[in-house]
Amino acid sequence: MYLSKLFIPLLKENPSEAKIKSHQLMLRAGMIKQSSTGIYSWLPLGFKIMKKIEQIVREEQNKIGAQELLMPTIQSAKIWRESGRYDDYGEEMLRIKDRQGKEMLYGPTNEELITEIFRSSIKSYKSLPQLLYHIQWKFRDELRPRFGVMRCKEFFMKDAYSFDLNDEEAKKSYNKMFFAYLNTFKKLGLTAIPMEADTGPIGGDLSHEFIILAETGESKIYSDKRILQIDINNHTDTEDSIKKLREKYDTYYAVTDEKYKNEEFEKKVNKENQLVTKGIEVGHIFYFGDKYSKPLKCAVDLNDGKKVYVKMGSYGIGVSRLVGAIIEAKYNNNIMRWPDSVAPFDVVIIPSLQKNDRSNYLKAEKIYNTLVKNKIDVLFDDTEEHLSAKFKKFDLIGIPFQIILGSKSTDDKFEFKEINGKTESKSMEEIKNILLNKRNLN
Ligand code: 5CA
Repeated sequence: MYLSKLFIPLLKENPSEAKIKSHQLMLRAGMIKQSSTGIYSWLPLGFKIMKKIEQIVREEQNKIGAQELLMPTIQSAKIWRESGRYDDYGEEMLRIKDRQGKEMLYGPTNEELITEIFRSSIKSYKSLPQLLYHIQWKFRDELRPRFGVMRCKEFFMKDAYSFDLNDEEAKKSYNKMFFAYLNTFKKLGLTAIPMEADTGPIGGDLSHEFIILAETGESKIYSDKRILQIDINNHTDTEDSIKKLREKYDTYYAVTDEKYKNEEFEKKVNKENQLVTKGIEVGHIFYFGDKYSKPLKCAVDLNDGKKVYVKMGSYGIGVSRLVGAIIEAKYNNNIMRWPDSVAPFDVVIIPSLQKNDRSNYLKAEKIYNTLVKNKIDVLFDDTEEHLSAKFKKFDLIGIPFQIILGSKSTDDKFEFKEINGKTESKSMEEIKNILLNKRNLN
């Protein structure tokens, strides 16, 4: 991609409405634009990063056997009346009438709709277990939307739903998802701590929030800091290994403030291991048994002719929130630092360009074509801005590698720099190999 063609409306100043770093940087880098309170358009750079995050979330869901489908954003009020949540959800739910006066709503979550889909198609215990998910926009008319994409009204969420025959099987699905979540956040370069949490309007009595540590987070957390040392790489996706991993996490105290009890914390965690800080909730998983299947009459036939309500759980990841959360967890001064897995481009070529001298442009173009041929996602800054202005811009956007064609580059050696790292002189071949190796590691 040539920078001159990229739609990227950069801002020079910090917008006054943005209180936290991720919000400021996302606006400055032209990633999002507010269209009304708590509702954003995703501009090409922000959208590209969000799509990469979405893809990692999807791959990890598929790995544990979850199947993707797509439910609509607009739902009928009827099924929400069946579950009893139409009234309970209160003002957070955006209610709409269609031209026939039928009551509809913009889905804040999908427990009812997926249960309705399931009950109309699955009749026998033989079809269980099932894990279904979709990645779709949600709407919650939040009382205080704030911090940009962190707490907004319209947001992009991956929500999965498990269907099992009994509690024991359902807990296996829960643990599978627990495992997939740890892997997902790791792939995104984040350390997420699963914390026992309140279940709120979703319900049930077993729930974990996945929290990444960040001072600007909205969740207060109390934990044994040794939980951060658990290495998920020592675990495979077998049932037994996943169970052991879950047990490891359960041995350490880790709760959000709704579950916090001072005496318990003091008793269970030595002073030197106590971690009291703030974090961002990037995922939340719930087990609620037959809370929805019972009122919605979602039952399957058993072997002996009896019927049983399916046992369900639901599992959310805030895909759009993750864009902001990654920035919060990783930024350095005013530089966004993307893990390679979600960086908007693999590398940027930054030549010093003058009107009356085409030599750097031609060199840069040659490098660009070689990298593109090797399927490296490269941005070419073909503008005539001064080098120092270009550096500022790319520091802000946070592309992991830079190839600089300035006074120090020769015909076959160029300045190559990892963001925040040292500049080294490298040949085209060396640069290509470094970038290809990086990609293979991801
Ligand atoms: N049905 C369940 C799980 S599928 C559910 O809705 N859970 S949730 O309410 O906890 O939301 C799941 C995730 O969506 C949260 O962990 C958070 O990362 C994200 N999220 C929730 N509300 C917002 C919001 N207002 N803005 C941005 N992201 C949000």
